[in-house]
Amino acid sequence: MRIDTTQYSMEKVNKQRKIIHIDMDAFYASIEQRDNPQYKGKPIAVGGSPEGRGGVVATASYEARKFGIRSAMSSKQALQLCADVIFVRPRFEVYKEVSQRIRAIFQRYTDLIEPLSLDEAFLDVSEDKQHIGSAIEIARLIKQAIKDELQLTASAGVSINKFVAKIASDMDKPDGLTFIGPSRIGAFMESLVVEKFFGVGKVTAAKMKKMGLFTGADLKKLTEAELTKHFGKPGKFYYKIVRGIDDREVQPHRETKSISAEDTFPYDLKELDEMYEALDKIAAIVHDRLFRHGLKGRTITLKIKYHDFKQVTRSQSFSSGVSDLETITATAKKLMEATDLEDKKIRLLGISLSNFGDVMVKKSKDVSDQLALGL
Ligand code: DCP
Ligand code: MG
Repeated sequence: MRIDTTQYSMEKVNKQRKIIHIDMDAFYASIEQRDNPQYKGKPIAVGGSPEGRGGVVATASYEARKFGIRSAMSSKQALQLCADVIFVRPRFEVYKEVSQRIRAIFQRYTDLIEPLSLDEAFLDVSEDKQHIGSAIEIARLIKQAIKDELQLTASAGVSINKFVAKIASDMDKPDGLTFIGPSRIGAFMESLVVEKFFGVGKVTAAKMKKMGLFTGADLKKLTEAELTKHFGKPGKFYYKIVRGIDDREVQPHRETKSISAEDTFPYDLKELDEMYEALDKIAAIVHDRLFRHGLKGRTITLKIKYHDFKQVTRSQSFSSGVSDLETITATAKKLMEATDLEDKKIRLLGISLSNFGDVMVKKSKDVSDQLALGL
């Protein structure tokens, strides 16, 4: 007997995935409001300093957001927007524990979980453990369990791939559940502004706008060859994503090996003070990302790309993990000074932290280190 395998493999190829993206609402702030009833209904900012000097807001409660207070904003600015804002010290141990409990809830339905930070993850529920079948129903059950067991709310996006699911989870925050099915993806992508597309950063978005490309519909008019001509290799990816095609798999065992940020400048930097200023900004972003992941790295790496696209990297390692902004900034500057900067025009600067081991921010001492630096 001959078994026809063609049909089976075609089926496998065509099989649509069911992807959920879950993102907790005002994560650190909601936990603080849950555990401290006096903060309920109040504008709070986690991570800012009460004196309003130097500190940076990690996140703000929805009440504080009404005043315009946002993540990564200085405490000073937060105070200017709302004089009554309450600054709360972060408690990373608690956030991590909540994160683990959320993950345990996800595991009831699937093992294909890719955490993106403490409060955010992709789940592939194409074949769920409980044979529920409906990804929308699974998202609803997960949200309910988070509410019942942790007294917190999450927003979920459901679709057939990671990109659309992630955009969807952000559409109806807080406590949202948004499903974007295959028939809606096309129109949805066309209406999306270019900066929302995965992989489109500040510089690329500016370039696109200069070319009169503002939305997915505009991008869709370009051929794959045109996109790669203007935007290089990522053009291929843009071509697909604007058509709602995203084949990236949910990667359950992807370990965070490094955390980085970089900036390509609108014009090449020649002056040292411009470079210092750029490093200050990049260091703050890396620091934010470490904060979100609760990680400390033992190695700091500086990346420099010159105007001629030549690239160098310089690293320094420490005997124990670092995550404070001061060390990151100072080390990056020192590494930059040690390169030959004479007559150099710099196109890109980047900072990364790696070599994490398992030095998570665990002890209260670590938290007070952060606080001492105004966080
Ligand atoms: N975070 C941080 N620094 C930032 C952004 C975020 O330390 N610049 C931390 C605090 C947040 C958590 O990471 O609570 C999750 O980040 P999100 O971007 O998901 O923000 P929230 O969960 O606070 O709010 P939202 O309801 O918009 O998801
Ligand atoms: Mg969140």
